[in-house]
Amino acid sequence: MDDIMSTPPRSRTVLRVGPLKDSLERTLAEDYGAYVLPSEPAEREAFLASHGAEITAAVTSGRTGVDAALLSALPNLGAIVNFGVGYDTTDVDAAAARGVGVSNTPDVLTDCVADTAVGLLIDVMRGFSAADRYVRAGRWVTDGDYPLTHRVSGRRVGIIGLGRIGSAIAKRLNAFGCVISYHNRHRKPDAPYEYAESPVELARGVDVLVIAAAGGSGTEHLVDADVIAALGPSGYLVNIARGSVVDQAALIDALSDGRLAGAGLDVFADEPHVPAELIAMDHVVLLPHVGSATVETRAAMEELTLRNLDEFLATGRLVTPVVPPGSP
Ligand code: 8YV
Repeated sequence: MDDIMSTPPRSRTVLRVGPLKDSLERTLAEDYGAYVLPSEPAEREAFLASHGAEITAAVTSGRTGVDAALLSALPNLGAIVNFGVGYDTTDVDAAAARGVGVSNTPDVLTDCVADTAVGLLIDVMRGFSAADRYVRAGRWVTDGDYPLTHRVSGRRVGIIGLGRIGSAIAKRLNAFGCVISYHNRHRKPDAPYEYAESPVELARGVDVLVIAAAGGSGTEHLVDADVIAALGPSGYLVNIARGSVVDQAALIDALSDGRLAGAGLDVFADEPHVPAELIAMDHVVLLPHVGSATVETRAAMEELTLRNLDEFLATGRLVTPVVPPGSP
């Protein structure tokens, strides 16, 4: 560690990996002279062969990430600076093994993502988006009143993943008089909510299941056909985390057969592709991964991304590390 703190990175070469917010892309190009990793395979290979060894910091997002193959083509990489709180597309274990630091943008997006979860929950249970379509199609005039929907206040809500975002969702729904329970990798001794040992146990006891767990191999299909069956035909699913946490095929089957009442989804298995079956359903609300997508929050994420980059380039440390640099 001492070594890293006293020795600034050998050079200051930054690589952008994947698309980022326009203003961030511009800043990286203009103020940091950052390279852009080509997406075309042959071009990428040629680029890495000639410039891979110059790169000390990579800036990416949860959409793209730095996998093990890219990592091995960047022998002098010291940090992966991730725009976004989720970093499941980056091989964090391979980075840690090499002493490559990884940072993300926690806290600054918590409120907007939690707002999105509550918005989706209300929308899918009250049918607002579907009712909006009903009005626009002129059906209020031709078909009469919109069918009754379901009450949100006071319902039992289970949260998978009681981290920063899960806790912010719980706090909001508490104000709606909802009864909150949760499942988490580890029980949270200070949390004032009932703990369920498994996702199935959680789903069995609630009206709505909200997914706020981190993505990645550890949570892949944590919500599977059994969990969906435990939620049951009057249950609702809300996912603002990662599409990989849910078995999407099992979800579509249950929604098609009336074995689940509805779903509010901001994330999907293969973004930006949303299965035609979901698009055709009126009892699902579909958002194009906009949980953190407000002007204010994205500006805060950009600022924190650049603070991490600056800190790394100046001191070899990161402001909000997931993996501190130099600690295999
Ligand atoms: C962003 C997100 O859309 O922070 C995350 O993990 O999913 C979102 O805030 C994403 O990181 C931008 O690519």
